Amino acid sequence: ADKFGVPQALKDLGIAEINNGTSTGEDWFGNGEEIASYSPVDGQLIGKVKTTTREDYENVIAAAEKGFKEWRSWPSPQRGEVVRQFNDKLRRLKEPLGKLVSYEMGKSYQEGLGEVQEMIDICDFAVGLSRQLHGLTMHSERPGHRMYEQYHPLGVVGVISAFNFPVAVWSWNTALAWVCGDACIWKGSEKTPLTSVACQNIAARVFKENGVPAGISSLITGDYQVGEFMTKDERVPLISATGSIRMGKIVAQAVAARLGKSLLELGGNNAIIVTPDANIKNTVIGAVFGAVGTCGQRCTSTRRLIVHEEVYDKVKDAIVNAYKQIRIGNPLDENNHVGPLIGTDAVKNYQSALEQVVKEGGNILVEGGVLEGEGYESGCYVKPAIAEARNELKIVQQETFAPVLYLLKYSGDLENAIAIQNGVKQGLSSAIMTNNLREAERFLSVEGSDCGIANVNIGTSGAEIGGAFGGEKETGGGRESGSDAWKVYMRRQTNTINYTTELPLAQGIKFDL
Ligand code: UN1
Repeated sequence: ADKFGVPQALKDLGIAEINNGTSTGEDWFGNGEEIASYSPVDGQLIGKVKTTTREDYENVIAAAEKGFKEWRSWPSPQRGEVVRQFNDKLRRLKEPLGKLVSYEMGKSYQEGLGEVQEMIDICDFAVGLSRQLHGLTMHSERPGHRMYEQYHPLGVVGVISAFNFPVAVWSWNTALAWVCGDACIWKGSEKTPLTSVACQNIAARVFKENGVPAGISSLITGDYQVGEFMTKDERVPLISATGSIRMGKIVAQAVAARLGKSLLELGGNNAIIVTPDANIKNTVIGAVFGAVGTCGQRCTSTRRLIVHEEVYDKVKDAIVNAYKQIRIGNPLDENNHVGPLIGTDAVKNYQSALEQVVKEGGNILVEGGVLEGEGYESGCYVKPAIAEARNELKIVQQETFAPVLYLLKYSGDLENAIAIQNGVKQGLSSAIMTNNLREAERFLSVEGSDCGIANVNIGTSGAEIGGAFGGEKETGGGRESGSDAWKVYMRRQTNTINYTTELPLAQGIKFDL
């Protein structure tokens, strides 16, 4: 860590002293038990963070509700100006923050920087959006009436994010919610508590400099029970949650029980279809990055490759060869492609997936395994693996959050590949590799991919922030980030105004007194 400048990064982020109690973070509430954050990179303790008690939570929500009452009345371009300044700080801290993401979470430094870039991009987007929170105007059916709709700030938004994108997902939600006039309470992953504190500190500083009321950005820390403080709380009208399908079902039910809104971003089982007309070189780059990037821990990671029998052997050989070039090791070292998994539980899941695929009749093409020896002391480094399998296998139907890629064969028409691609419960991301216009358009048509994201000639991961991000079926149906995803953070109101001296009723109803 020293060699790669991690201590300096912690200093730059203002969290170097987090262990001896001199830095508790700003607007960061915690009097509960401590949780320790160990780096999957080298197994070293990075810092300890106090969790949020019920009492702490009550203070957070009280501040958020109070702050919201003031913040909602700020003109949204002024809220946008605060987000612009927050973004300025992010630009300046991109390197240390990217480094901390890499060190605490384990993704490559390049991908850590990429994640901070997503934060920067969504903030730019949000600043522009702050002048474009448009509603529509309609023509009334009654004379002398005007009808329009407007979007008002919603209230307190609860954001629950996962370890794999410990900073970007927070900002996709908060940058939009802030310009929309909401107060945000964030429960980051307990596996990456320090990146959460670092982000919260940046926001808190900018907010203070601008006289933003307290409580517009708060951080709470802990396990699912801390999350439940929010999901069951009717003072939180919207919960945006990213995580497993299992977690999403629990959150959705808790929020629905009080008729709150939820925005769910859950698991994927993403596939790339490779047709006889595919460019093989690009297919290999897209598939390998998709499968091993972030060590297979993106919700958009490529899990299945559905290859036409005509090109199957060629694609198989090319991918197996490419896997030989992959360098696994310290993710801060830019020579390496793949870092560690997040922890030893994730390693166990990875191992049992590989055992299971063999048990179910799959055929291992690229051997997996846990790496040992110098540089691998944390026990979290694994070899990306490939297995030939069939879509029906139980293990192929599941999302294993690790670098395990399943190679599936199809024959005949594209329709067969699409049936395989859609033949899972998840519906996040999908892609087709083809230079055939007819195939590409069919894949995007109503009879094509059933996913929230469908790409042509690029892989399944690495979505840009400008589009709405999310998926169908068990992925949860939520949309975050670009396009009109902002609407979920606001409440919509339809207004009809009568500027005549009469009171005509709609639908032509006569009602004379
Ligand atoms: C996630 O894994 O939760 O599309 C989000 C991507 C990234 C976001 C992934 N922009 O891979």
